[in-house]
Order: sequence, then C-alpha cells, then structure tokens
Amino acid sequence: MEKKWWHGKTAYQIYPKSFLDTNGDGIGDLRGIIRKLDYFKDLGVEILWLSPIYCSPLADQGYDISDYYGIDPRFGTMEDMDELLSQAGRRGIHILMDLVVNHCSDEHPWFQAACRDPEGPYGRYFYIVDRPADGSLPCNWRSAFGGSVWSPLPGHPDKLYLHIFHRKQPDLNWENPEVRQEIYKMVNWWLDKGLSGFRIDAIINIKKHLPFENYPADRADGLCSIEYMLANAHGVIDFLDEMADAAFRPHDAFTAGEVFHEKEEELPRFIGDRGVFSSMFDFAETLLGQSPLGWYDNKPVTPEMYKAACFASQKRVEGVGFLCNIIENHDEPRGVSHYLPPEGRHTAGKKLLAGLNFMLRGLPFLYQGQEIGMENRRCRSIDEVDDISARDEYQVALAAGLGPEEALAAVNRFSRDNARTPFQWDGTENAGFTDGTPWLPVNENYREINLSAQMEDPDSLWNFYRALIALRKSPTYAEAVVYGDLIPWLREQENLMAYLRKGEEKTLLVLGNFQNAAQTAVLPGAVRKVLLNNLHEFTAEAGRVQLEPWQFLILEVAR
Ligand code: TEU
Ligand code: CA
Repeated sequence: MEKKWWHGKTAYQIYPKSFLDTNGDGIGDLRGIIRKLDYFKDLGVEILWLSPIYCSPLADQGYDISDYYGIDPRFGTMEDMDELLSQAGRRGIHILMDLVVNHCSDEHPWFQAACRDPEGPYGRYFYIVDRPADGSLPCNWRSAFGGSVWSPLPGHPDKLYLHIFHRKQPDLNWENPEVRQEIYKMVNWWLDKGLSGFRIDAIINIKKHLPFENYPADRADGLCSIEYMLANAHGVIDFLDEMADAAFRPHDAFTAGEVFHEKEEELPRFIGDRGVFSSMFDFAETLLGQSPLGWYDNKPVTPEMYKAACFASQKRVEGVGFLCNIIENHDEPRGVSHYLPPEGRHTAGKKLLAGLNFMLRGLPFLYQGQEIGMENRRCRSIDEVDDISARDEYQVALAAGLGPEEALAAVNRFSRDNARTPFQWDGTENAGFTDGTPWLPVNENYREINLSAQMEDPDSLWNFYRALIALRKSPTYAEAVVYGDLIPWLREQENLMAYLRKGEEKTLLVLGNFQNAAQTAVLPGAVRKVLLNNLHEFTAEAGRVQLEPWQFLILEVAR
C-alpha cells in the first residue's frame, strides 16, 4: 500500500456551534477554534474536520447550505477562516471542511431560481416532477427525518421536488453535468485557499436509481427506507471519480467519505490506492442494534457485538485501504453512554473503549468532547430536544404505540443532541463555553467532567488519550501502530477484546477486559514492556496475564 502524509496522524472532529463561543451570543465560533489551536497541538491532533460553517438557515445545523462560498455570520467571517487556515498551518495542523453536496438549502439561490422558473436551467439542478394527477407520489421513499421525500415545490402546487433529508434540503441533480461542474469549481476554490481536504457528507445518496419507483413498505406509514433504492443504484463511483480527477487528486487532498451501504465490490474503488477517497468512516459499530422500525426498537450493543463488528471491518479493508475509526460523531449518542454498560461507565471503562478503538488499524478520528469522556444528556421533555431527527423519532415511537415517557427514553438514548451539547472546558458557569446563554444547554455533569480538571489529573481520560496519540507518533512504535497487521487474539474468549498489531520490528498486544469481572488471558509471547495500562495492577506469570474488571493494556511482546 502506498504511504500517505496523513497515515500516521490523529484526526479530530469539531462541532463549531458547540466548541467555544468568544462573543457571548451562545454560539461557538471560528475565533473560538483559533483560540484553541494550541490545545490541539498539545494533545497531538494534526487534522481537524469542521462540521459545516457555511451560510445556512441552520435547519439541519448547517447541513443545509445557502452559500457555499460564504461563512455564516454566526460562526464568523471569511477573514476568520483565512486566519484559522494560516494559524493552523503554522502549527502543522490540517483543516478539513464538510462537503455537503447531496443537497443544498431551499434558501440557496439555485433553488430559489428553480422555484421561480421550474422549466428553466435551475429547474434541472434539482429533481422536480409533475404531481401525478391521481394525487399519488412519484415513489414511496421515506425521508431521513420523516415523511415522504416529496414536497410541493413552493409556488407550484402542481409540482413536487425530492429531498432525501429535510424538506429544507432539496437534493441536487448530479445527473446534470452543469451541477457537477459547479460543485467541482467550488471544491477547487476551497482547496486553492489552503484547505487540506474534506469530510464528505451523505455521499452515497447522490446516485438515484431512476426512474422513481416504489419498494415494499417497511413501516405502517406505507413508505420505505431509502436503502432499498440505494441498493439498486449503480454508478456513484463514476461521479466520484470525476470529482476526484477534477479536484481532489490535483490537490493531493485528504478526503473521508461518509459512506453507508456501499457495494462490497466497490470498496477498492472507494479507498484503494487509486480510490476516489483517501478513506471512509467505519460505521459498522454505530449500526449495531439498529432496528428498521425506529430508535424505539433499537437493541443494546454488547461487547461481543462490538468486537465482532470491529474485526469484521478490519478484515474487509485488509490489503485495500485505511478506514477512519470512530467511537462517536455529531449524529451518534456519546460512545461511553452507548457502548459501555452502566457498571462500566467510569474512567477505567472509558479508557478501555478509547484504547480498543484507537489502536485499530486505520485513522483514529476523535469527536469533540470524547477526549474527556462527555456523556449523553437527559431531556425531561420533548420540548427540550433540538435535533430534528430525534423529534421525528419521538413521533415514530408514539405512532408505534409507546407512551410519551417510553418515547422520550428512546429519544434520550439516541438523540443527536447528546453529542451536540457545549464542550465542557471547566467547572465555571456554562462549563466555560460562553458568557451568554448557550444555544443548547450544557450537560449538567460539567462540574465532574471537564477539561481543566482532567488536565491536572495524571490519571484522567484526557491524559490517557494524550498517551495513545503520543504512542501513535513514537519513533519506536509508530510503524507497528500505524501499519502493523491486525490479528485478533483469543477471539472466542467472551468479553475479552484482544488483538496483535504486528509491525516489521515490533509486535504489540492490545487487551481489553470488557466486563465487570476479572479474567485471565494467554499471552502469545513474553512481555517485553507494558506500554499503557488503565489501572495500576499488572500481573503476568506462566504465560498468562491477569486482567482486572475493565482493565486495558498495551504490551510489547516477543515475536
Ligand atoms: O448524515 C447522513 C445520514 O444521516 C445518513 O447517511 C444516515 O445516517 C444513513 O443513511 C443511515 O442509514 C449526514 C450528516 O452527518 C448529518 O448531520 C446530516 O443531518 C445529514 O447528512 C444531512 O446532511
Ligand atoms: Ca459566538
């Protein structure tokens, strides 16, 4: 596999709205990110992905863009962005933006022009159809945030437009070459500015299987998940290859695709040596336990499920490319609340989850607040919920016959707000996030969980992440951590997740006792060195290691 500049780095996703507010309006901003660049330098993070900061009505928190060339004034100005790029560059930090081109905002001038003249050139930028005379819909696909993907075109009750996400997010018509050229022009404009690349939003959705047709309904609403259409759609790679040639490859940009439901045989074309992307996220773990019926029907994730999913993903990309490994992102519940059972939700358990994920082969991608173990937020009423997805899932649960309390419980487990509460900088009012009123309330636990306390505590989760990042860069072990083969170890031993990372010279054994009871594990060779331990105990004798509840170890072992 060809070596790339980003392979050995650690990446981090910033959710700007909740990162740091510097002007008291309760909304995180670019100046807040600039102010904290030394924080990332100190932590060892070298790639930052910013969730969208473009001009947007924020109907879906910026994933609805009304001007791809502008910074939303709530986040700052283009001067701030330029300063962020240059200040980051000075520190060796690469900046990625979010590329949201499956759809734009209904307030984008393209869509406004399409509404004025659906038969004109901008009408062809979208999927606009005549409403069937019998009042039916062109197809029964369900939008990601509930209801049909079809809504009436404003000003034209006889026409409908397609939106896979919210009705304020009309899908761009990638079949139209003019649309594609406009997008590539914009991507090049940003890359020329000094951006290192993009995280690419919801990209599998750009290729629709046409003509529009129904699939079997999968819920009582008579609609079906978009997945059925995606399974039938072919050719997304051709669009992406064109975009890579037109923009990514000439800039040697780093790109991480948000890819779901890819076709197995297309994997090398996604992330192989001449792939359309540098990498893509591994969502196998986040999809565990998910029910087609809705959040209310989701099943808990067990350690055995987690282990199996991680190893299966590793196997799939073996010899193909690098995945971006995540515990959480802005669409997911907090990983420590989701993957750890209640009896494991303490610092030792959080370190175990951190280490097991971080040491997988691939690019570790931390999410804002993960490094201090931020947890889910509990809402007492649906009125406290901001997330449009959670509000829809609440209705889905009610429609399925759940009572309001059960429906709220489901929403609290999976709401995207869980990951979007303000970053907990310190124990002062509003966790040091803002002097004003935060746009989304700070998690009530900020006095116990905050960065300032963890920076002072050598045994904190934060210092553990720092040690993991340092190990990934250490001259002695980097080769094994970054490029070493991943070989599952004692795979059948229940609630033990263990693997070898076999490099050219060093072999590491990663061990996690994913349960609230001790167990022992057979060693593959003599222990040379304990590189990381989330507890103080360490007992190895007669070729076995004793593991305390929730113990996590990285050992250098003889080959
Ligand atoms: O998420 C995409 C998304 O929600 C889907 O890909 C979905 O998770 C998948 O189909 C599961 O089967 C991205 C952003 O991360 C999210 O915040 C946005 O709301 C969404 O796109 C729309 O831009
Ligand atoms: Ca602000």
